Amino acid sequence: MNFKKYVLFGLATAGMLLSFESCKPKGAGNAVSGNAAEKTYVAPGQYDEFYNFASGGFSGQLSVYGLPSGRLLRVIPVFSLDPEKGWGFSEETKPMLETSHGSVPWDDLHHVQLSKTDGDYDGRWVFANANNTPRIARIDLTTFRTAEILELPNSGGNHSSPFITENTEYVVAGTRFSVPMDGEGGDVPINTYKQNFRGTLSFVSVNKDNGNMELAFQIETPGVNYDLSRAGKGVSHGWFFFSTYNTEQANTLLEVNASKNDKDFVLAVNWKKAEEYLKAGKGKKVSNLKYVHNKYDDHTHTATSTLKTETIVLNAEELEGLCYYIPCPKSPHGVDVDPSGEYIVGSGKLAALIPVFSFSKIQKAIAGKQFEGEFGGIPVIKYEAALHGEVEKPGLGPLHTEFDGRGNAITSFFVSSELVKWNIKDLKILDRVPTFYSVGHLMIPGGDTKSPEGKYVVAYNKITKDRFLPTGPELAHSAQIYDISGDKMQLLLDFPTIGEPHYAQAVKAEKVKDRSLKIFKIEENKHPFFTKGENEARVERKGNDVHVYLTTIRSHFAPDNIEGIQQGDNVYFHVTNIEQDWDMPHGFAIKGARNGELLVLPGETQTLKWVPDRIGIFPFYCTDFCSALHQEMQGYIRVSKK
Ligand code: CUK
Ligand code: CUA
Repeated sequence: MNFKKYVLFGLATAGMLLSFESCKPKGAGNAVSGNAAEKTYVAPGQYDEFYNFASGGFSGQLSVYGLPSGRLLRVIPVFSLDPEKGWGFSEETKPMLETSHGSVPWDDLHHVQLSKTDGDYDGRWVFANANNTPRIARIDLTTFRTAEILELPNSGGNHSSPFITENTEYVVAGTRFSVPMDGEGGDVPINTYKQNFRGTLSFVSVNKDNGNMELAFQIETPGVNYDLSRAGKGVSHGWFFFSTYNTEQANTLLEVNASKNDKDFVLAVNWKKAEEYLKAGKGKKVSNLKYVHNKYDDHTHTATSTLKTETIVLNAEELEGLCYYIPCPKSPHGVDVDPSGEYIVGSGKLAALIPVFSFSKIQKAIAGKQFEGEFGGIPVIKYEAALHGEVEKPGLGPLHTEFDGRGNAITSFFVSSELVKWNIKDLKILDRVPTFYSVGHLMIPGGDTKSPEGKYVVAYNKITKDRFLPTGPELAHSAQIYDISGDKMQLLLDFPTIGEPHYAQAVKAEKVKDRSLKIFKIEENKHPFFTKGENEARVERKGNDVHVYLTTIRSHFAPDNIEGIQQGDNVYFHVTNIEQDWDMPHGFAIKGARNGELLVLPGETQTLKWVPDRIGIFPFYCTDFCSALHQEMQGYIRVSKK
């Protein structure tokens, strides 16, 4: 969505056509009370209380901050090239960026989800979506590296993704753009949207032991836009809820044409029922597809990319009891489920209220067939029959809701630029604080789990304007931490973020830090071009291919003078870092090498492919300052005429 337009639109509708200068609250800095510094100060050498995994938006990466300090701990490369880590440069990592379209070295990462056991974070994996070329990634929290990327067929904009069930049974993805089903029949006039375009929901199963993902099944629904989703939990375990806009089924000028209906939908999906239908053989096998599945192996230190061609599709229209629509006011963006699983909060971007649905009422309505009609063959439950109640006059442009674990919800308001706290049971508004400016997602550590840690809320803002020193026409995006432990929310700290943060999650440091790997054990290295020690370092020619078995240890390469290479050869530098010390990587760069550089971690082997384009002497060196003699860590390659 074009958020900037919404600001103008929102401010105009709110009758507050102010410039940002005059918008800047007088003495916003003073709004921070005396003990804010103390509450976010993490002394040098001390650890933060939480890991905060934040999406990097169109940087395609995931960043890791410490909370409450807001310190940047790491950027994890996921969908985009990252020279700092050699991600997408080494032969081993290149397959991770493969798609059915070929290598796509970029994406737009919006949502992160920590794996759960029994409704709480277990600290094993983080999942993230690629919004543009539909993919789901799994990041392993022992290595903080992307371990797996699965492309999704029959999808066109993987936005409502990747949301997970309470035991990580499934990672679920709803398509933002409905599209004709892949394979055959895709070449249709765009204005046949209603007849030919379909909305799919993908259910990806996750292996309990190793995290491996497989596309278990897809549900085919009428063409609409799926925006966000959440799994049921507790009482609603077995169900999934998707926010649905463009029920007008417009294919042009959605800004106007998809905002006409007074209500769109929340789609409730009974995925346990889907499993029954699958078992009963009601799924249709579709087998003319193209999508890839990429996996990284920590023993061979190599990724593989496999082309897949099949999926199983369940038709929501034909299979009774699988899907139900619940009317939801005005283009819902977020749909969020409270810690008990009973309350489902819809956030209509253009609505002046927040509807809260009740799971038990939804069940009663289904049993009693309290339907107001159907949409595309799927029953539409009566609004009042599903409704727990409405939060009245909460603010303008509600987007997302998280929960504090004390019976309250906090909702972000993009247009009125604020966080609003309200009580789930009686729907009364308790508190509101401004955000600077125009908050998108918000996050409470554990805020989507069964037991949130209601200590802080972080606002991830869309517009930064004057919050930091100016840096030319573009500024870093920003996040803000508020203390929510008391009755009133208190702003503590602003911090800039890498890329545009959409969703983020935070988990208690204990759940992750002790699992963190320090080195790859050299005796477990199964890389086909592994070099055990310097005495095995060598150069081997096979026709036009040359394999250089290199080792690194402080502070030299072996071999460091390489001859016998000819112009036009395919030269593979297999660099094994034989260090067995924590935090001791070595880099590898060659003058003129178009594949970039390597960063090789202790015990690991990585390969840089190089095709020398001219004769001469080419220096190479270590790029990561590794010792007092780092500057001595270098070598020469001689390239001769063929
Ligand atoms: S979206 Cu960014 S503010 Cu892509 Cu989750 Cu709501
Ligand atoms: Cu190795 Cu610097």
